[in-house]
Amino acid sequence: MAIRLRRYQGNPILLPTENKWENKAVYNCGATIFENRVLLLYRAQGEDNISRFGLAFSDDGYNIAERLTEPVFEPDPDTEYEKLGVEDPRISKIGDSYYITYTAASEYPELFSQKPEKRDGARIWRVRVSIAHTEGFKSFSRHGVIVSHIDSKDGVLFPGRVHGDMLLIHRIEPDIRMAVAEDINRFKERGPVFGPRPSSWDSKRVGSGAPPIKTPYGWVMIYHGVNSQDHYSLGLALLNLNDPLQVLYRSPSPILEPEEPYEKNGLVNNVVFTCGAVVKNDELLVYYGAADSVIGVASMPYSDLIDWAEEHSKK
Ligand code: BMA
Repeated sequence: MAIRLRRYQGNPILLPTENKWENKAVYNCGATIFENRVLLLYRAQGEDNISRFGLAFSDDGYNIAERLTEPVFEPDPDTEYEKLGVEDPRISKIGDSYYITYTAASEYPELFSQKPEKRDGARIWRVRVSIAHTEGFKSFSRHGVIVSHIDSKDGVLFPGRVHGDMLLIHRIEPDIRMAVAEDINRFKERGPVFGPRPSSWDSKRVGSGAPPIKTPYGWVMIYHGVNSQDHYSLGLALLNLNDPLQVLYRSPSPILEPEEPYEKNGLVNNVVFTCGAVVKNDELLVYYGAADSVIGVASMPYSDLIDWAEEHSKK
């Protein structure tokens, strides 16, 4: 039987509130275990359409126990790269620090366009992978843009170093790529990891989801794929443990696709998009933005993921 995520019946678990900065949409959240709770760092949009990050906590992984009323991370007014917002945070623990990779959104200066086909009215969107880090989610140190020369998004760091290096997965359309760095200011491109597959659920473009999960059989990556109808679904890729540029297997069908009304209808229709997953009580909990409007959670027994990795590492 194909491996699938099961939606929580109480979805969506996080909705917009009346607070100005998050009264339009909450979606695409990073997730980690912090002080024995599930911490969700989520993307919020309010009436000004600027994306900021809010913070919420769950004790059981499903019900929200605490939620802050103010954003914890906002666009830095001192950089032109964040003028339109900070988007899609992913959290990776390396040493004692939590690294947050996110998309800095802005528009290209007038009369200059890297991609003329991306004109959206007068706006020409510019996206850059950026990094900040924190120890306690109260204050954040910013490193700024790390892939500076080209539009790139969906940045996520591997948890911990691999052969002494920090490994970054990011997406230059339409492929998932890897960059490595000994120190955070000097990422070097290693090249493409994988791209879209014709006639598949991920035929148009692919991008990272949650930070890769280390198993004895390889790194399991939950990633998103976009099909010819612009539907966003989630699937799995298995990467070689010692050389994660080597793809061992990719799921032929999605593990989650837009089916429920809250996934099919919203600010952007037919989207399930993850930035974070945790393992808690032997369950894999995947947090996802639905239709760019609300947040849901879906799960599978962690042992299913391990069995899947073991089976496909042998091929
Ligand atoms: C991607 C990202 C996500 C978003 C998705 C669907 O390109 O911008 O933030 O959830 O599109 O609109």
